[in-house]
Amino acid sequence: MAHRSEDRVPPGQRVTEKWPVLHYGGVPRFDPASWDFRIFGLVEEPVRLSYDEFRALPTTSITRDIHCVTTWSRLGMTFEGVPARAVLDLVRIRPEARFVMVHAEAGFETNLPLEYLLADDALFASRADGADLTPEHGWPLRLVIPRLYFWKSAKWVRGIELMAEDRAGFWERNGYHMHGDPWKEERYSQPW
Ligand SMILES: Nc1nc2c(c(=O)[nH]1)N[C@H]1C(S)=C(S)[C@@H](COP(=O)(O)O)O[C@H]1N2
Ligand SMILES: [Mo]
Repeated sequence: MAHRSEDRVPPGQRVTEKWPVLHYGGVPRFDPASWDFRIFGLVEEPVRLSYDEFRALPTTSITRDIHCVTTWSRLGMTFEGVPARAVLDLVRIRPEARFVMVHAEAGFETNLPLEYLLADDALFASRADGADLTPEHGWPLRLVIPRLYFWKSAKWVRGIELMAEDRAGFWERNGYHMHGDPWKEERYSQPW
């Protein structure tokens, strides 16, 4: 479907050509020998994958627009990585699980409804626009959830926790919205 680019830009957003780097704290060091990825919480059997085991999972690529709450949008980014669905297929999710806490290096976490991870545009990415992610953009692994503001797309991700109830992550505890849909301008949790 051909869209004019202004139809692709949510309210209050401006298109940027460069890819900004945004995060709290430093860029973590990556050690493949100690790196692991955990799926835990409301699952029948928790799973822990080594770096090699994670890299052996099937990969795909998606091309999507991304929207940062600080008002930049970047159109038509291509991400390559493991579909979140393929990661969740490694466990049996308990029926009461409805939300996910995404865990990353240095205690960063972000929450989202489970349905976003089950959707076919959710990816644990290791490449963007044809190149490996740089350390600043989340190497070796970042989540990409294109339909929510980009703070939900945790960099340096290390695991996911299935939960029955929603719980606030790092930016969500610091005033960002619990859900974060750019088309509804769900930027902040309280007006100020
Ligand atoms: N681990 C971690 N991931 C994070 C953040 C962070 O502070 N720590 N910030 C988020 C925010 S606010 C944004 S806008 C995007 C920015 O990703 P980029 O630097 O690749 O553009 O990363 C998200 N992922
Ligand atoms: Mo952000």
